[in-house]
Amino acid sequence: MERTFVMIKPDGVQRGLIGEIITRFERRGLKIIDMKFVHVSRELAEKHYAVHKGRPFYDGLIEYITSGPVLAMVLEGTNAITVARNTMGATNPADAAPGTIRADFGIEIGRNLVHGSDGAETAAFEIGLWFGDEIPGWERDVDRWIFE
Ligand code: DAT
Ligand code: MG
Repeated sequence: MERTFVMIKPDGVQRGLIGEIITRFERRGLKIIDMKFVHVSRELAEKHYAVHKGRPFYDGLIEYITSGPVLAMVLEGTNAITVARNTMGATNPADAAPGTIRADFGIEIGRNLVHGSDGAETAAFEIGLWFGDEIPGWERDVDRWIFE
């Protein structure tokens, strides 16, 4: 079963949207494997967003992600990476489809509420970076009603 790294960014936490956002992933059928509240250091932020170093928005992005606590989590499910990103919506909330998290709660790209890994390699890297290796899974009794 596929795993992905998802984070509720500081704006989502500050705006009291943690429950609302987690609910959307949960009711979709994604299983929460691990979760923690993190005061993001500059060092962690720079590792997480290393691929964006040098881009014009990079400094603002680091500033934003270190500006308050985030909720980091590992989610699991069939095609979890794609499903989580589809649940989040397009990077810019202005372009995100209605019904997605970014469209329903956001309006600007620099305050887009959530992060989700964009591929298998990124997911492995980000899960390792934020949670370390070997996170145990768990048996969810309803799995057979969600996964065929
Ligand atoms: P995503 O978060 O959808 O994976 P990304 O990896 O391309 O998007 O970029 C990481 C974050 O950087 C994104 O959530 C918001 C910010 N960002 C990306 N492109 C930007 C831009 N053109 N202007 C301002 N911020 C941007
Ligand atoms: Mg990305």
